[in-house]
Amino acid sequence: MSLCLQRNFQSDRSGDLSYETILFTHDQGVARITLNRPERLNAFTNQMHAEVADAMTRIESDSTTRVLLITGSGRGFCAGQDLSERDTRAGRPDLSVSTGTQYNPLVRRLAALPLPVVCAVNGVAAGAGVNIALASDIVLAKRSARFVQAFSAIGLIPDAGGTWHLPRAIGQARALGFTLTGGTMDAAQAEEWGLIWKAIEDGAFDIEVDALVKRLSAAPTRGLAAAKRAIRNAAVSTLDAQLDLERDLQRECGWTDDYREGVNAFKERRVPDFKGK
Ligand code: LHQ
Repeated sequence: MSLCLQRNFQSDRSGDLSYETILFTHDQGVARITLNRPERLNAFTNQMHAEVADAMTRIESDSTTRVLLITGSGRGFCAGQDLSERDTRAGRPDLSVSTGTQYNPLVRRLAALPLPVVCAVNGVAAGAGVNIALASDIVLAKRSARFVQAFSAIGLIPDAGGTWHLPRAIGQARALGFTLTGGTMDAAQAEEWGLIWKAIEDGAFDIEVDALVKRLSAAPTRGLAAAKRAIRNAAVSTLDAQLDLERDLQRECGWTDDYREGVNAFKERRVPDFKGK
């Protein structure tokens, strides 16, 4: 797979980085991963996993990236695992290989990435597609998008972090009801229940997504990364430990150039020019 990836990977002078199952661009601090198998509603294949992992490595090693946007092409965001790639006729498949080596590392990398991760759910999200969205930091969805808890229909549990993120986002009663009934939620309800940050009218979606990532790409990146880390840590922390973490992170934030710039700009009544350092 890695040889195949190296052969297919190209980089042109405009900064567009091409793969076969995703589109990857990097422009003015914004890295954008677009899942790009629209005829299969951007369902994950082994190749897509490898390409997303490769793009993540590029993002993690590029200090100019200040925000990551994940979205899908065509009418869907992501239909989860591509079911045609898993042969259920012969024997018993070991699905822990896929969860352990593909979905879990991706979810861990999104949580640990010291940047805001925005997920723009441009259409239907199902199965692991829902949970990749939930693993992101800010989820925007088109009002016409829906979230389909597809696992119970095929005898599986929510994976890709779903059993962790879902009850924390919407509470245990709703998480269990949604999961065990294999429910479908529209974007408005997802916003109302706190599953996502915001549902946006379809016609305004691209403009609002672009405005958000532009804003985040000009923000004090290290401060945002520290806030992300603290808030994500709260779910597994005590108040005592969390207060200590806040103290330590705030110390580090106070040493950033962006903190100095933010305070100076406030005093000088001007717009701050944050560099992400
Ligand atoms: C698909 C898929 C798909 C292939 C639509 N695969 N082709 C992790 C570890 C290891 C293994 C197992 O799984 C996991 C995690 C998971 O994600 S499990 C859950 C897998 N996903 C699903 O079960 C969702 C299956 N898809 C659907 O329920 C529907 O397609 C949704 C609700 C997403 C969309 O419905 P519609 O808008 O009516 O579209 P459609 O069903 O007509 O789909 C369009 C095409 O996409 C169609 O192909 P066709 O050739 O007929 O046009 C589908 O077969 C294909 N497609 N999802 N996951």
